[in-house]
Amino acid sequence: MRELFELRGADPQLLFSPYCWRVRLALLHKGLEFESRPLRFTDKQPLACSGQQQVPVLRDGDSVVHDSVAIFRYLDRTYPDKPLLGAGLAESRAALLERVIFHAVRMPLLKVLLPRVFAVIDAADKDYFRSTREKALGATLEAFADPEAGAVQLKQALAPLEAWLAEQPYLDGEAPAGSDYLVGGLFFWAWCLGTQPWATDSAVGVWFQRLLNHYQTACGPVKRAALD
Ligand SMILES: N[C@@H](CCC(=O)N[C@@H](CS)C(=O)NCC(=O)O)C(=O)O
Repeated sequence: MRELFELRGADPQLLFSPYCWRVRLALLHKGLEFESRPLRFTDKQPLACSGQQQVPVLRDGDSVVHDSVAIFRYLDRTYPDKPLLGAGLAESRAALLERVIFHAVRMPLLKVLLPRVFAVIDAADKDYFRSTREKALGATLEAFADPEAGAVQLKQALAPLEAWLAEQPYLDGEAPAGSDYLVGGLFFWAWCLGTQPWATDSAVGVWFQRLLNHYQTACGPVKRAALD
């Protein structure tokens, strides 16, 4: 039995965590089926088996793995067909890409998405989310959120990807693989929250639509918040 513990909104079908999306895309890549276990932020008990408190957590038989990049590595070692990251230097380069993307793209997106996350989470999560995020950000949610500035910063951060994707359909070449899922998870985050703060006719916008079509063709429609 394979289970993916992932994040849900007030609507149990609204799955919006960027890191959980990475793992969904990776499991599709490997052709591995799983049972989804959607959790609220404050549903911590089911995560106890992983020894920490964040999703995604993958339970695969006797193995329990947390952290999206660690799950990619686990999947490549356990199911070597169709590599996500590859081995050796390829693996460390993917980890580098993840770090760069995390810092360059996540923060601008957070400025855009924070009010949307707060709007879709369950009432039981609101106080927890506000207090943990305000502590981490050093500002109130309202003071940190700035969708217009976030969209401008995002465009700048995406410039290298825009040039790269003008030359090939996916970040990893002719077909999607680990890099596409590491970056794409952040785009699914925005899309599920009902927005696309990038130019849909840009190379990046076309790439994301390709990745979304790839996922939806295999797995069916992705639940999206209707916030606008
Ligand atoms: N580095 C981790 C980050 C995971 C993470 O930040 N997960 C968030 C959801 S998007 C979480 O579970 N937060 C729980 C909490 O804030 O209590 C990964 O790549 O999986």
